[in-house]
Amino acid sequence: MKIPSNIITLLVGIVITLASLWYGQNHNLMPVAASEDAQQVDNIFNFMMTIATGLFLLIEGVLVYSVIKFRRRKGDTSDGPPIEGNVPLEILWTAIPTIIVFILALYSFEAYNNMGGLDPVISRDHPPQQIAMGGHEHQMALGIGNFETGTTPPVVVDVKAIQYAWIFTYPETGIVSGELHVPIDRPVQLNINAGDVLHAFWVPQLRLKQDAIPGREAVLAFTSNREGDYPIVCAELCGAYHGGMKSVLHVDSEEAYTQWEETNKPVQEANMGETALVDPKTMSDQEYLSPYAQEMGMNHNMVAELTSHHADHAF
Ligand SMILES: [Cu+2]
Repeated sequence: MKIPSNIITLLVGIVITLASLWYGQNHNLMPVAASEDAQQVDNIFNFMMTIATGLFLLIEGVLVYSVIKFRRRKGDTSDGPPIEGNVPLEILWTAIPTIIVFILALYSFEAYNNMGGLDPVISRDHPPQQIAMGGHEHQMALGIGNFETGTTPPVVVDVKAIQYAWIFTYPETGIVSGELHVPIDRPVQLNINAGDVLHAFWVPQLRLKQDAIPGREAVLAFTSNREGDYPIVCAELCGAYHGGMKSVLHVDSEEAYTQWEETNKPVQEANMGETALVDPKTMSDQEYLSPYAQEMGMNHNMVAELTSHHADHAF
């Protein structure tokens, strides 16, 4: 029995499609996913992987088939038939990649937009569904409705990339750290900047990557949903020690994060109040000593007396 060639083509097509669909979803090439947006990135990757697997099997299959089927026969010294040009075929294999590229472009733009890539701050602070809930529109417009509608304000971190380190500054608490700590399930906003040359902030497990550009702030917003320590890697060749430009992202539980905040807050804020923010060199002895004096149970007059004595002896 001879099976018609179009039936064979159909069967081969079905097998390739099924194999591509299976491998596209089961390749296990990605690291663990530790952010809310990771699934969207993975969906695009899997989609591309499915198409790529299909094209690979199709093209390599045709190649291998042709190499065997049309190989040189014994005693045959002639050239093959002079085949040249096939307009419908060329239109087909130009059209297919064009369509694939367009679909990928639309799909990835949609995902990028979903993740707030076009406007990370506003879309995080004011998700459209919350504005649409009604009642608070006017307050939302004035930017004062956040807490009433239950939107969690993001944890803001200024990220500075320099040769060859990452510096994380928390404007709210004044913490400066070489490693990034964030609480789980809370939106985080990174304001990324570079102090010298181009760098790139990359956390594979959160599917985050953003160039750090001197003189320009890039905003990256994310919510991590899996506790753990994840590597932060510089992904832009930035100099001789680029390979050593690493740090760690700690996704902490709410309690662990608060604990870390408490132990890492700048000391002066906890102990001495605002006076410590003043340069001691510009303060009088009395101003400088008064916080300590209070701790020791001395009053203002005693300090004044002491410091004036000191001044008398000095002259
Ligand atoms: Cu770098």
